[in-house]
Amino acid sequence: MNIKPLDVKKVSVTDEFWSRKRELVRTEVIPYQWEILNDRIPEAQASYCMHNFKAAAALNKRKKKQGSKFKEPKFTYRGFAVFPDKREDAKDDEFYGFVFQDSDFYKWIEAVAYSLAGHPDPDLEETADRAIDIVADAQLENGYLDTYYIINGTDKVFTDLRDHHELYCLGHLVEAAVAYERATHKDKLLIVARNYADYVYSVFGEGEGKINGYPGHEIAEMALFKLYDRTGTKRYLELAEYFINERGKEPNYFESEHPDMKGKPDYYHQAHKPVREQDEAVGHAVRAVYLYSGMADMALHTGDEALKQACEKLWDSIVNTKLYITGGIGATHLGEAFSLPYDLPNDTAYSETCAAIGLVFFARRMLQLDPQSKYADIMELALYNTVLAGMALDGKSFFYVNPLEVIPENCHKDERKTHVKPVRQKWFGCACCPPNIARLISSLDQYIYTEDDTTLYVHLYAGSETQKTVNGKKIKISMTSGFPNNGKISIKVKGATATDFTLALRMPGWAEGYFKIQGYERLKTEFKNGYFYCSCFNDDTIVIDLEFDMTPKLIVADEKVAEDAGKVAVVRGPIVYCAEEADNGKALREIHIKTPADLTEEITGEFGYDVVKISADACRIKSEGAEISSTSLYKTYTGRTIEDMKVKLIPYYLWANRGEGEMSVYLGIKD
Ligand code: FUB
Ligand code: ZN
Repeated sequence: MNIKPLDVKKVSVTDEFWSRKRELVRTEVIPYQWEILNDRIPEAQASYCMHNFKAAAALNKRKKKQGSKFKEPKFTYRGFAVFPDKREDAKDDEFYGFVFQDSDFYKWIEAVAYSLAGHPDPDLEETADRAIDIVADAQLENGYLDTYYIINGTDKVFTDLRDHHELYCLGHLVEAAVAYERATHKDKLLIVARNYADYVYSVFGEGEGKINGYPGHEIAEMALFKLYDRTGTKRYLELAEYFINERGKEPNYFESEHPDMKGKPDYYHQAHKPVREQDEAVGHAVRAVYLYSGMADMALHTGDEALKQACEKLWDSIVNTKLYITGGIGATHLGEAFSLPYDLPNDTAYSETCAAIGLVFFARRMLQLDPQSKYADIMELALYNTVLAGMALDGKSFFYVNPLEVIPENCHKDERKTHVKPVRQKWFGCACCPPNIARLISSLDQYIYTEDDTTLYVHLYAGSETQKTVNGKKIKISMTSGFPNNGKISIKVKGATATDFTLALRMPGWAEGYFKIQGYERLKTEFKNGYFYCSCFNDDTIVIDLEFDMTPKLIVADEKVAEDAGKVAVVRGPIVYCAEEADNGKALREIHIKTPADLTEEITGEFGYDVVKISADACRIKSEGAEISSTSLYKTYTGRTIEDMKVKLIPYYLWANRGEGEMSVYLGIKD
């Protein structure tokens, strides 16, 4: 029996915390990003995304570029964007930006779709429809759609699968199209997506004249499973399976495109070995988790046990050796990639927002394969911490990189840290993260619950209402939640009498058995894999109250994480905390939490709504030394001065909302 996410329109999110974020996306982020995609925010980095679609549509109309000879554009060098100095210098018929610039629009319109599903808005829908017209006009007659090649010359299409993202853009187009059709019942974008997918299906595969390659940047895999689910058309399933099965096979396809890579295992693109043999998360982190999500989708669709086992090993590799305490992944900026096990630097961390988003995708699919609370714990961790940190409180600036320790001067001056920004940015030349956050937050509905025929799984405690039909009876489920400020949850189930309905409630790992459940006494219950299964609803209305202990805790990393040796972090429920200069002054490295820390909670309104701040007993420790005549840099150690203080901590996702300053998740410890 397949476990699936709930349809977008089936859940209504009423949660105080998440509704605020979702409203922000609807009222601020979506309109702001539309202005950005159209280059109407002069102080932000230019996008040229809609410019490219318009240029491609105009060229396409004149049939000028079909079959045309490829000419490397002046402003893009081997996939890297080199933007014109001034926007006025941009020419109407040139391509600008990264080779995957189209995907920014696709992510944006996917966010629009989810937003419209919960909140109809005729003006926004009109804007979206007109934008879809432009995209449709940009599509070639044969279905091909990637503005980079349509504008620069189509004789080179699919000649650089490794680097040129045409299949990545297909993936985002498909995801957007499925969402838009579901939300609006308009199928123009879906037809565009199907045309492109059909074209890809016709040119990829085994046999004479076919391309037997696969995406250099994964996502088409999971998108094609969605397209198959939506349309029932078998070839999309076959194409997704083909891409997954081909990856990493010998002879390596990417080597045929890039002979200079012969004999060098391609970890970066997860093409170093066939996917079923992969057991360590490696390479570009976003690519990796998008692939693993696709693999999990395939295991779900086909029951392929080897693939499921590979997903489990890859999951374990991430969460046991390569995961930041904040739910971030991809520790190194070199290739935006996973580093070695336990190499989790705090100040040079990459931890791309998109990678945390991809981890959420992977976790949800693992929950479908095998409902174990350990997957939901990580999904929740990534969501409440790194994903949310990616966006400012006003929805108008974003983090791409999510460090766990920042000294702003160092980020400004040290070339090894140029990727680390101490404040969120209005936009990026490579703008993958901001619209990805928008589409995830506006589709939160798909992560709160999953279901099979009779069971509703509650993975995230986010206030919401939904319905489920079991044995022909409509059952109403309403949940209220105090998360993340308090652990009080109330779930009302109405109309489940004499049905096979089961409610599976996740017991978060962080609550470690410290929870109360009331109201289930007249039900049959079973505890399995971190879920409390409740069935045999004999009353028309049952209210189950849960309370999870959110007492703040000190957490230490595995001793193999050298960066965190001798340090602690403070965690409360799903929320990871950090110290900021705004509360504690500079030189956070001197601050040590004293144990027992007397972690005290206090509600603050300084971020515009009620947030739990924590204060802890701490001290500033400075080493003292006797001067060595030859240098002032080193001293002979004579002892330390210890000055008691209270350190104040805020949720990590809120850092850098009060200007530029130092920040640290980990602090020293003084027993
Ligand atoms: O390559 C497309 C996107 O740009 C990736 O997912 C991000 O990591 C960034 O490199
Ligand atoms: Zn990104």
